[in-house]
Amino acid sequence: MASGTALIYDDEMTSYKLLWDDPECDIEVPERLLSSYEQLKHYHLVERCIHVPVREGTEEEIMLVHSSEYLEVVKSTQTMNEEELRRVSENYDAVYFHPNTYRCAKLAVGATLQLVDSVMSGKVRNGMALVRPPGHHSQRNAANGFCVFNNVAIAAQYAKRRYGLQRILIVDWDVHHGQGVQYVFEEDPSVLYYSWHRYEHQQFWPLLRESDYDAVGQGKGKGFNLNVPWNKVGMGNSDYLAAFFHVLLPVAFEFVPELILVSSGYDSGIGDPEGQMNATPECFAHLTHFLMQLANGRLCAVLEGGYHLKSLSESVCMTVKTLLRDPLPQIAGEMAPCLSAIESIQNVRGAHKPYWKCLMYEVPPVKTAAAIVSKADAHLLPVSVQVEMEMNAQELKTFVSAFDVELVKEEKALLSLQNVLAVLDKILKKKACNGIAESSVASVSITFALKHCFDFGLQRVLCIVVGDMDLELDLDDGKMLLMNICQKQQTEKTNSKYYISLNWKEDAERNNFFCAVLGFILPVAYSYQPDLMIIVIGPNRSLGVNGISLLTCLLQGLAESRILVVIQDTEIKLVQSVAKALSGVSTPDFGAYTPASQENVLEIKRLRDQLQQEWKMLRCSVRNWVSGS
Ligand code: Q9C
Ligand code: ZN
Repeated sequence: MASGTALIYDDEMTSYKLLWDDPECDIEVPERLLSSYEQLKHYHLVERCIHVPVREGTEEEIMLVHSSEYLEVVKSTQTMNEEELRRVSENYDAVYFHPNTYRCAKLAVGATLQLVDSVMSGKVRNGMALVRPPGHHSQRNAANGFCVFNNVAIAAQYAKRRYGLQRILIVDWDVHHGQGVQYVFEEDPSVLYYSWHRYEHQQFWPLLRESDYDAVGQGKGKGFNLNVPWNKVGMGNSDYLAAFFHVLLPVAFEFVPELILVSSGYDSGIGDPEGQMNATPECFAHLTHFLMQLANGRLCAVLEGGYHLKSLSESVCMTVKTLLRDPLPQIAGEMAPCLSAIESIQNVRGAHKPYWKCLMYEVPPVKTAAAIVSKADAHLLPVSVQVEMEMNAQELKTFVSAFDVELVKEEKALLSLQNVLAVLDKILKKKACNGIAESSVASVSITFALKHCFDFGLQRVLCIVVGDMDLELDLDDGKMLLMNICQKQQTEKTNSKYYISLNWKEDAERNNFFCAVLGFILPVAYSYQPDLMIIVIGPNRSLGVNGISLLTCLLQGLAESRILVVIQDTEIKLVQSVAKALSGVSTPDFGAYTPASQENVLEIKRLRDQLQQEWKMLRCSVRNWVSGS
């Protein structure tokens, strides 16, 4: 493994400055570089680093990110007088030009690329480039926020080209959102961009909607843009560390970068007039240290902002000291993130759950959700079961108004629907794994529940109805498979392969349960591969409490255990037993085995023979299908 730390600096980059009065830009001064370098010398850090000379970035390199038209505009400022410079500057947001700006901007790009080359060639393990002007706000066709060429974005494109890198991580700890970097890599999954920034609900510069946590990237780049917006000032060491622990680091270790570029702005440090944050210089040592554990230690830190000269230079020293592998300093302050920080972190994690396994595979906070008619019975359920309050009235109205069905005008039906939808919604949004809902009009609720499932994008819903119930359902497209365990003979729907009626005699409970469930229901269910199961318990059921509970247990291997049990009519013993089965606290007691009646065994066999062509898991004897029955 390579060793050594590169330091890239040239005082020529202090040769431009603001020539007129502009309170927006007057903090971006040459002293930023001078004082940082002085402080590095003071701590004898310069002499411990490997000095790498700067060079100019070439036009070709600049055009890895910027348009030739924009390059020409910047080039043209070299020979302008003050009046002309002011006019060009006004075309951009928070930018000033000086006759030396172009030269320095080219040196800033070149310094950054020199650093990338030093690290990628193995000449050094890591390093820092102290540059002006900064880069992360600048865009294909625009200077922005003191930035002229996007040093870090150019470096990432360059590293991809020159070294064939497939995964680069850009960590932007500057207090401003590097929207320029975000724009360049929005659709690019090979560059993961992470930025935290003062946001204050879009009230802070650059005032962009796309700086919020829900900007996750676009197209193929979805999941590769991580924004942590700070909605309050005063964020400190523990908030920054929390964002690293709970957002950046888990994702970064899953991403496995080959190179890390740090948009190393220190306006996120204590005392900075722009950031108004509280992180001490030691914090940057710790942030640097964590990043050094990735990408084989290949880390390039490139200066962006930082306007409090003392805070800036101390933080730069902390970064370089850490790159040189000195022991880490203690980090000050009570280690507890503030509420607003936690909120932001939770939001980013939520937004990125679909894209990262480290965020996805978290157990849902609730395993079983329940909505029951009598809240007084809640204490009878296992403690791990979360009792749902109804969907709020407004939500429900909005939902129901999407249908024009007479039935929902009845109060009773509406309440039932409320229970079912509240739990179903939790399951669909993966806030709960499974659930129970009591409903006085199960058949109506199920119609709506299924509609909700299909709107949500489910492909196959397995619906097992226990009892006699009239369901008005469209079965033709295979998006649902209905199995009805009933006493009444159903005749009309039998022409669809997606409707199966199991006629079950009164004493089904013990004798015939296993024969039907193992020999028929499970094989069909496994053949169908549902992505959600709904078990509906209606009137005239021929299955007892234990049978229903065991059926619930046995089906949990399908659809990632996503099961909704809808129970018509309050019967707390049944609710209790099913809740236990769903939450896994106990398995139902089934008593001694008694064999099924011959009549029922033959009925199941008949059904199996009839349907095994469609539902192949029913096959258990060679005779009936090999010969092409
Ligand atoms: N009243 C960097 O830190 N401030 N750029 C605008 C509006 C612009 C910051 C204030 C801050 C630019 C690299
Ligand atoms: Zn900044």
